Amino acid sequence: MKILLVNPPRSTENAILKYAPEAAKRFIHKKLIGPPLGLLTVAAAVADHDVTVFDIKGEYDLVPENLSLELLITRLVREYRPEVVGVTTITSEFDASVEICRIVKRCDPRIRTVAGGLHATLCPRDFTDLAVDITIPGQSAHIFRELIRALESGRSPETVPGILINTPEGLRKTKGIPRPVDPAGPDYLMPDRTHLKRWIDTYRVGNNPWPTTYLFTSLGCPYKCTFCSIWTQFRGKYYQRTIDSLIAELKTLDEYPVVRFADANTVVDEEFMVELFRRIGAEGIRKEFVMDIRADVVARRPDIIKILAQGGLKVVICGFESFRDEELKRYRKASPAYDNQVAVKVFEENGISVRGNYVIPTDYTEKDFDALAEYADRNRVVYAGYTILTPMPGTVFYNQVRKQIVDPDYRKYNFFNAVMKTALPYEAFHARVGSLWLIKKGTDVI
Ligand code: B12
Ligand code: SF4
Repeated sequence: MKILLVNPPRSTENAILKYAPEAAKRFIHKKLIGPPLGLLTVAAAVADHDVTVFDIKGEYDLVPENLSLELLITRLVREYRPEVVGVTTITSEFDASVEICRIVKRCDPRIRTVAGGLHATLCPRDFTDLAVDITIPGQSAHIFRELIRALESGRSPETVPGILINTPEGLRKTKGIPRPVDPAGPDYLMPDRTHLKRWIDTYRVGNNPWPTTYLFTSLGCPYKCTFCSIWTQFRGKYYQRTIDSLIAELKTLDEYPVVRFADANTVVDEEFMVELFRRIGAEGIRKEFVMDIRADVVARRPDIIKILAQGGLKVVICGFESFRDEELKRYRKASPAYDNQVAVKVFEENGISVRGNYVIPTDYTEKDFDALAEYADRNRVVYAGYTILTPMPGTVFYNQVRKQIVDPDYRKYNFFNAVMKTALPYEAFHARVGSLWLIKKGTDVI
């Protein structure tokens, strides 16, 4: 079958950037770059078909003056004549994904449109627009393969367990239970990065001259932070890949001198990571690695950080979240603020650049901002991020505060816009968050 998989464009909603002081604007994230691992995994699942992956984020970075979404998708559909179009969806890109399906249907209503990804997993019932024919929640590359098999052999999608079929009467879940899969173990599908050749030069972070790719060593997280979508996406389960499979994948990444681990929390099984980096060294794999590590792990096991640094770990993203223990407790972060300070020291001693990220609650007053600014100034890191505590649909935090949400526009659910009432006036709140981005060491941007 002819299958087109589309990575939607980024949401451009960014009130922090809009209201930040001019001097801070260059440090604030305008975009994150990276390959759509989910879509590449889906592409791998149906590799025996005629598959095209189109990365609209990469395309707009490559040719900024590119066509509108309408013209771009219309051109793609005319060129590839797909029978099935799949889109991947995170919350802030939900509207764009649905819009892609609408454009596809305007081009040719016979094309089947399928939505998957994080938002389809957390909020499958949002996909009621009739332009989306089928929604597949979960790590669903294998289910997508079943769907394609069914369509190819003329069977109804109704025969495929684990999917939602959209009808004018509403969404209908198919009968049966999908075959259980271990997406990091025996059922692991290596993302097919060959589809990304056109955009490889756009996957560069900051001033780094080389392209970066993502690779995950695990899925899910054993912690339960209230604001986080990742453990809810996996219903609290944690899946670890094998060292052999990771080494095999790393050996295919010659084009990518920089590898960013996509795990939200990379060092969970500490001995596993030590063994992985021992093997990376033994196999002569030389790369710059970027990963997310919790501060409490660093504070408890500085010896591990030393081993990882020797193996090529160069940048760590560390969710500081707050400088106040009571806020960290409320978020169920299970790590005190003091650990952040210890972690910064350990990283420095090992020549690792830290990107520390704070989340700012919308009820912060001038006094709170002053206190955070003073703390962040005393504990400067090379790259610092200051984003807004956002109730992502499907999280515990969302359920705690859903009545306080004043802005339901999903395009703003990307951590850069307040969607709950702010204690300060709206513009002043974002301007203060924006000015925090100046508090960092050095002038590099990632
Ligand atoms: C890689 C990644 C990216 C990449 C690629 C994403 C893309 N599509 O382009 C980049 C760097 C571009 C990116 C950007 C952003 N990201 Co991001 N990103 C991740 C990360 C680290 C890993 C996701 C991943 O690859 N998982 C592994 C793959 C295999 O899983 P998967 O994507 O879920 O795919 C599986 C299933 O969902 C399903 N599936 C997926 N797509 C489809 C499609 C079809 C048709 C089907 C059938 C199935 C299917 O099958 C796949 C395999 O079985 C996660 C954090 C995490 N650890 O999960 C955050 C995460 C997804 N990102 C997040 C966010 C918020 C963003 C940004 C908005 C951040 C920002 N403020 O700018 C931006 C958006 C764009 C921008 N502004 O630049 C949030 C999403 C929260 C939410 N509820 O929406 C996460 C969870 C991080 C977090 N801290 O909360 N991101
Ligand atoms: S914020 Fe980090 S540690 Fe907390 S649940 Fe999410 S991934 Fe795990």
